[in-house]
Amino acid sequence: MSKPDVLAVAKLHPFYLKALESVYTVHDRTHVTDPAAFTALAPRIVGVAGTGEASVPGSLLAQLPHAKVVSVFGVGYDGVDVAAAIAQGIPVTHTPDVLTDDVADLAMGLVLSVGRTIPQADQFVRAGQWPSGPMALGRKVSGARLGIVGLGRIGKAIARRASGFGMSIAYTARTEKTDSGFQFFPSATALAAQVDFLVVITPGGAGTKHLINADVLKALGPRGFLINVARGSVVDEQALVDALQNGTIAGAGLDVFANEPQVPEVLRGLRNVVLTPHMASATTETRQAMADLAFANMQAGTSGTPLRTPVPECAALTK
Ligand code: NAP
Ligand code: 8YV
Repeated sequence: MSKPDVLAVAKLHPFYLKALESVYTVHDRTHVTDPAAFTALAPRIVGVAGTGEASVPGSLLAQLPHAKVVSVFGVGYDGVDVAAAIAQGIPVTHTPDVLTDDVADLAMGLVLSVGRTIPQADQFVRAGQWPSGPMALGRKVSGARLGIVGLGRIGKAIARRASGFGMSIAYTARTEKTDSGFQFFPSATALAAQVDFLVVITPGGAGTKHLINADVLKALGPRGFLINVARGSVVDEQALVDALQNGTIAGAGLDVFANEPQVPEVLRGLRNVVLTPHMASATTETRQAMADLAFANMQAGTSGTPLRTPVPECAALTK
């Protein structure tokens, strides 16, 4: 008997792909590579597999009359047109919680990297510069003031780790979390003005586009550092480059970019940045857990059993 067909809308992680291939025939981005073949295939597609960065527009979903689920390998799903999916009765799922620790770990790694100039120090030693003089002094992290933009699952995990470093913690979010014990600021600008390290960990999409703009960076100031582990779209990248070049802020640690995997040459050439390739959840353990959960959601969706982790907007759709 032939296996049911699913469409992969992005290059899938091997763990997720392998699990899917045990049950389904996976069509890798056929809608992009072979539109004619896709026209014939589309009515057979029962599920859509994506990543946190993948694009699933309503125009694609409209061509899939028998799709029963969109299963995203990632917690962020800003590339999915959720309203169109709901209108078509297709629930969207994601992989929250299982990656929270890793993303919080990398956020703290970037805080330490930019504050203590760890990558620059590594280069300094490798280049044989140590004998000819000491490096410039770094910025003390323990006891510094941390601002978190987005106090959700990952934001709270960052706060727990930062507490261990004796940092004072403040945050902004759409709503105040009175039980958090942390100081709330109603805007990113107000928060930035009061902290040394500003960590961004909101969802992407229209609601947060360029939330971190020139005004926020000015408020962060010449001794302040920006860390972005959210989405590239949340930061106005040109304003950030300007701020880094002009000394408006001290430096930045960036895991995500506006046009991934392209990173502007000007950003790559700056000394006061630490850059990582969207790898905050990229450990063997976590990628396996994400694959297991994304696969379980795909199986549940295509077999009509309860979904493990629908996105909040689709919770009612799956009752
Ligand atoms: P979450 O639990 O839903 O938390 C999101 C937080 O962002 C919430 O506190 C929310 O505020 C806040 N927020 C939303 N819109 C906002 C706005 N306009 N202004 C200020 N705050 C806003 O999500 P999570 O699990 O922590 O994940 C957060 C995001 O991290 C994901 O959506 C994804 O984009 C990113 N991420 C990146 C990586 C990576 O590899 N770099 C990995 C995983 C996740 P309220 O609480 O008031 O609603
Ligand atoms: C992943 C992410 O790198 O969960 C997210 O939202 O951005 C990351 O965990 C991504 O989804 C896998 O491509």
